[in-house]
Amino acid sequence: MQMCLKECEAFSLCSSINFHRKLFVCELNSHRKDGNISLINDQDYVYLEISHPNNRTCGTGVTCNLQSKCIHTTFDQFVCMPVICSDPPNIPNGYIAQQTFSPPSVTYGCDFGYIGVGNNSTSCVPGKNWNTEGYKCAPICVYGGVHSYGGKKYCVVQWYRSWMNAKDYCYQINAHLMEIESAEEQNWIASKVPGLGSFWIGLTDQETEGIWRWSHSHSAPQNPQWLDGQPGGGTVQNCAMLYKGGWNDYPCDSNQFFICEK
Ligand SMILES: [Ca+2]
Ligand SMILES: [Ca+2]
Repeated sequence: MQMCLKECEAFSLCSSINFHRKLFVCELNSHRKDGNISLINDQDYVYLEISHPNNRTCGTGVTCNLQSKCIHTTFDQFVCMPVICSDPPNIPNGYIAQQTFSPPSVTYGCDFGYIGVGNNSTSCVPGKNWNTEGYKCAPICVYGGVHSYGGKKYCVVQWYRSWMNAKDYCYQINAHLMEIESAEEQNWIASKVPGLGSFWIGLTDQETEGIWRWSHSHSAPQNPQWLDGQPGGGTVQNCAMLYKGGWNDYPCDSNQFFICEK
């Protein structure tokens, strides 16, 4: 109904609306209800009157409000053309990444832990509705969604990826593979995932065998949480996974679930 009102406001000749609340049909009326004219106002139709503040004269007998501008047509007529759109719609778990005003368009982004489905750009015909083609931000984090710990956010992604592809995906969403700084953090993340599941974390000795480094911060692990007998894979196993509450080295090209941190 808000859009119906805005559409009416944009046309100086519109004085009232009839909005069908079930069919969402918007009717613009050039007159108002009075003793001679009856306009519907019942359980199906809402009747509302519009007052045009800030009217500006446009030709003879035509006025435009602030949402429309006066156009002098080739047939020597004056018409008011709507010039602005309402605020673009917000989408759950997303945000407006970019907005242009002429032509009116927005591009959406998704919050950490959500992936965009559909066309992330939408546009608006001035004075009309935004064309929202059902763009959605769908959740990708399993085991309870996005978790917070120590001021960071964590997302367990249940997609099988090689360590390198997992690392790249985390970067794509402005995050990185999880780095575990303390035994407390280790215990915390281990409590969030199934013990027998295996999840890539951001630790690797690909550069120099036996020298383990976090891939994002390039620092050595301060509190290593290796399982008994690990790391034990030599040059065949150069990437670390969380498994059974500790760390295990494993072949980097193996496809595993992974944990992104932001
Ligand atoms: Ca190794
Ligand atoms: Ca191993």
